[in-house]
Amino acid sequence: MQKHGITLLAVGIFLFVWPGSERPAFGAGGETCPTAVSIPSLPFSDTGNTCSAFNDYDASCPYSAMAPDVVYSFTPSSDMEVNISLCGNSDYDTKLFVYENVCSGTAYACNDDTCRTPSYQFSAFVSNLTISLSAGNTYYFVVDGFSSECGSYTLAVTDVTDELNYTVISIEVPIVPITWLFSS
Ligand SMILES: [Ca+2]
Ligand SMILES: [Ca+2]
Repeated sequence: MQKHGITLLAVGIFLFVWPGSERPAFGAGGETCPTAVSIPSLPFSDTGNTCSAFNDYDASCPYSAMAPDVVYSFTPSSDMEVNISLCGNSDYDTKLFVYENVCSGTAYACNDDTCRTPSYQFSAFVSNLTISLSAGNTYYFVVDGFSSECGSYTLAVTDVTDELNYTVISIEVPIVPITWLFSS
């Protein structure tokens, strides 16, 4: 009887410890920078939910937070300007920041509040960044939240280099009456 008692106790400890020692599966985005979901090319889009992820990273812009986060990585082959947007249809108060090569220290860029979305009309608390990337560096895009907020996100990363480098020049052409051209 005592032997059975020890076995049941051992099983009980195993069931209690095991769930907390495993990282949960959440379907999109990587849990940390080493396991980041790689973005192969632009444009790129993905959807996911941060609520079952852990809080691995934070950047202050200006608020610090303890919200769970997921990570994507991108290594551009040429210098470029990119727009990283959660404005498509994220449904919570997001925060978005970028690390360059190492996921520690001060973030390369960070944004908390820029836009509303169809699923988050409360206020313009969803995040959007346009930044310069250098060829060969690896950038980590961290989808995070304000305070302890989490939820479903839509991520879109687009190359906007051409849009930013070309300015529209308008030229005013005077309208000359046809009759005047032929008069002598
Ligand atoms: Ca976080
Ligand atoms: Ca926000």
